[in-house]
Amino acid sequence: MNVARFSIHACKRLYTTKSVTLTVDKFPGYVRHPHFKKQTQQDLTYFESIVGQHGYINNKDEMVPYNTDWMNKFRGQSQLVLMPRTTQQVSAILRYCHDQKLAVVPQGGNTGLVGGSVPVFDEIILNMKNMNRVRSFDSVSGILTADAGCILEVLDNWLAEKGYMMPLDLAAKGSCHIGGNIATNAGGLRLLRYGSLHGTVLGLEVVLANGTVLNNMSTLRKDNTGFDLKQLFIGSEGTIGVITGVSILTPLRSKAVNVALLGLNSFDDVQVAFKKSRVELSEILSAFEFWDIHSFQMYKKHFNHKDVMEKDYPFYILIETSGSNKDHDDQKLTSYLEQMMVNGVAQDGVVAQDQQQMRDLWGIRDGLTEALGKEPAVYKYDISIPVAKIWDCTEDMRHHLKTGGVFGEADSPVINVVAYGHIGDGNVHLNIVTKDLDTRVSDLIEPYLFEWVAKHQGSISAEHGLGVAKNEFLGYSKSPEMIELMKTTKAMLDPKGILNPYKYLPQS
Ligand code: FAD
Ligand code: 2HG
Ligand code: ZN
Repeated sequence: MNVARFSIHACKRLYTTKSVTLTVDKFPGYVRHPHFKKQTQQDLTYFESIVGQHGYINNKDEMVPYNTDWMNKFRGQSQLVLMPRTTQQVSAILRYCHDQKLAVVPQGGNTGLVGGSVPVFDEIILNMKNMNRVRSFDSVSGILTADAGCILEVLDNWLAEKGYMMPLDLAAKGSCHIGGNIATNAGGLRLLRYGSLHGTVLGLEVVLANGTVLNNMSTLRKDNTGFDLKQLFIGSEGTIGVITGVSILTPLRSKAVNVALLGLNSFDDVQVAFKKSRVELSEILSAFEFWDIHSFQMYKKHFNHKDVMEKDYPFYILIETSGSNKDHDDQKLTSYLEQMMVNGVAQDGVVAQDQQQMRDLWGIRDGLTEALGKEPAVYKYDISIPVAKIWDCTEDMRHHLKTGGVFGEADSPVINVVAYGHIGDGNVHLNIVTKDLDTRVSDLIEPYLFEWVAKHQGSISAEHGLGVAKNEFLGYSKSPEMIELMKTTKAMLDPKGILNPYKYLPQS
């Protein structure tokens, strides 16, 4: 059976009918850097000479989706989107912007969840969607080189025909770009099995702020010559260079895939099930995801869901195995599931019998973000903490918001606190759903949650990054010396600060 991981929720963009507050109005402390030039007609004429008349958008209405982020939470006021087709065009644009002191926001699929992909003021948007060619593929090693603007799902489908797959997978795959994935160091649903992009990315082509093209499109798995500069750009969120090309190691597509969903009574049981899955399923385990009942209720509220179990449980885990021998994998999974049921770790469970059922089970996990996006407002937190602390953190937040008087009553501003995420990576997505964006709530969450995370040696951003949402809190995860070195690095690579200003590093 040739199984891809399909998503029934292909990362739909949720357009809002109400206008999104400008980011500058949310962060009144932010002041447009006076040294940035305001774009002129002369600049537009130059850009048109580079990208052609179809390579840019400057119509106010057409620009709305480029100025507004996926969550409809952040909105900038750019007057120009440039859509280059080649690395040389990116280079010419940046050289000009550098000379003219024009600020730029690199943008991929605009699915980022921290406001990093949209401007704060009038920065020019450099959207990479027209750089969407596969450059080469080595069917012996599985090494793919491609333009940064290729959509993740398109690459995955392309590789499927060759028996390979992308090493990362996320619900946003129908829209996000591989360049955006690398710029955010996206984790996703398969990190447990295939590791992080710091391991799978073999080379990058990057255009620096002054237009210099840094060609490091290595297709080598081993190369110990000098500093590994590409690592600096992985997770740099468009602040030190624009990624234009990618060389990445892709794994073989598994011939046998199984997906199971289990209902459990406690988070302790979730941990037991995870520990046991590593022992029993070991090399075939390809995903271990969890969500709580509150997340599931949100999913059911917004999607037409047909229950697969007789009753609801406080916790759910989704387990995927991927291997090369169906009989062997089935046997291992059956034995594991039997143990879970007999020992009372799991209360109920289902195993997908065909691809449609796999899609349906994964559809719940993939649909959680989208379901929450249909609520009036959501505060999103994406933290790394020891697995054992994941539920303590969630419970603590529920309690904290209740004692703070904003949660628990019908007229409370908080609708619910929900948690889901990547158990195998120690990464929980804590989402606080509210009736509106409300400082009574956000002031209770921040910096309280970040203090909690720091106390447990965690990270305030496991995978979504910093953008404008978390940059001021970087000190909770990195020392002053490290932040200083980051600032020095930024100043060295982008001395005029034109790349994605106001974000990533603390501004205060
Ligand atoms: P954008 O949102 O366009 O940009 C993100 C950042 O990268 C911005 O700072 C931007 O300036 C920069 N950037 C983009 N392209 C380039 C480039 N070529 N060169 C330099 N900088 C660039 N994240 C996870 O880690 N795991 C998940 O499981 C996950 N699931 C998601 C599910 C949904 C439904 C959604 C909406 C988002 C999810 N995300 C997840 C968050 C998001 O980080 C990823 O969707 C993705 O990596 C962003 O890629 P993008 O192309 O949309 O980048
Ligand atoms: C996921 O794992 C994404 O689904 C999004 O990282 C998390 O919605 C979120 O908070
Ligand atoms: Zn995630």
